[in-house]
Amino acid sequence: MSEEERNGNDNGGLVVERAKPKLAKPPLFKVVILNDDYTPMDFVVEVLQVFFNLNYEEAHVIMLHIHQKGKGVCGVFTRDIAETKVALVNQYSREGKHPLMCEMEEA
Ligand code: TYC
Repeated sequence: MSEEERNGNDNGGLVVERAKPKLAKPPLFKVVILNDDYTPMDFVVEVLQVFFNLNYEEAHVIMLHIHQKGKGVCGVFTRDIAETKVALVNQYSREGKHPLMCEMEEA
C-alpha cells in the first residue's frame, strides 16, 4: 500500500513538494585561543575555567593542547555568544597585561 493510500490523501495527480522546515539552524562559531610565548599557563587555565565553564582537568588538557599545537577550541556557540566570549576573554587578558588572544571561526 502506498503512502497516499495509507494516509487517504490522493493529491489528484498534482506533484506536491513537502514543505521545508521553516526554522533553519543558526550558524555556529568555534571560539579558539591562540598560543603565545608569554602568557602563564595558570592564567590560560583560569580563563578556560571562568569563561568556558570547564573544570580544572578539562581546562588543563585544553591549555596544553594550545601550548603544543598553537591553538585550540574552547567551545562552540551561536554568533552573539561567541562574540561576547571573545570580547570578555580579550578584555580580561589585557587587564592582566597578558598577550593572550581569543578569536572566533565559523564552525
Ligand atoms: N606558551 C605559554 C608558556 O609557555 C603557555 C600558553 C598556553 C600561552 C596556551 C597561551 O593560549 C596559551 N608560558
